[in-house]
Amino acid sequence: MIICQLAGFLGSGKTTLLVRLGTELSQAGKKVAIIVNEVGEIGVDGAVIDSFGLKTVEITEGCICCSLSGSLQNTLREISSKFDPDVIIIEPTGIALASKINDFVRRAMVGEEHMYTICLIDAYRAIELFNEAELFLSRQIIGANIVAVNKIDIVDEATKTQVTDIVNRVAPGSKIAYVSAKTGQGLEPLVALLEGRA
Ligand SMILES: Nc1nc2c(ncn2[C@@H]2O[C@H](COP(=O)(O)OP(=O)(O)O)[C@@H](O)[C@H]2O)c(=O)[nH]1
Ligand SMILES: [Mg+2]
Repeated sequence: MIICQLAGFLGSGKTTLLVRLGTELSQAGKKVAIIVNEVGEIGVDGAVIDSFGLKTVEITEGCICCSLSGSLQNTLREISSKFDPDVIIIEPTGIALASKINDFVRRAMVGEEHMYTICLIDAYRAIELFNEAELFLSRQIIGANIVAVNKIDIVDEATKTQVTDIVNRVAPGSKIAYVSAKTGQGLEPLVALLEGRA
């Protein structure tokens, strides 16, 4: 079993990507479970996701990296024992610390072979967000297995280069994928990771 968290700011495209990846993996014959933690608002229609044959659990009353860490662990245990998925994808809130989530997952001891972090960056807003929350974003990037620069369908090459420079400055040698969760462009490296081919 592979567990993956999609880290990234609110609006970076986590839910959109989650549905895409979940659907692709499921079509490739993988059993996929999804844990979504949205505080306050639910960005995903559970019924829509369920229609793709994915198992979905939503945790909506708090943040899984803080007050709800126990709830995350119980959910992981329950999903792995009852559903026995090949892949579990976790969408934390945009303010969760990726490293904390990783620790909680490990401590839940559900026997994953790999725990991956995909850090999603909204290419359209990246430069602005970096000016506002550099430390937080830097931490997310440093802890990621792949940095996915999202929304490439709406930015030009110059912006892509600027975002790439930021990522390389923060964490030299990062693996970067340029994707559009909306159009499905560039997702192969992420699918490969979650299928255990990378
Ligand atoms: N143009 C474009 N819009 C996107 C893309 N991915 C997500 N969005 C839009 O960005 C907004 C936030 O997406 P969402 O998946 O809810 O982000 P989350 O808050 O990180 O879960 C929505 O309006 C999406 O339709 C993308 O690749 N390209
Ligand atoms: Mg979301």
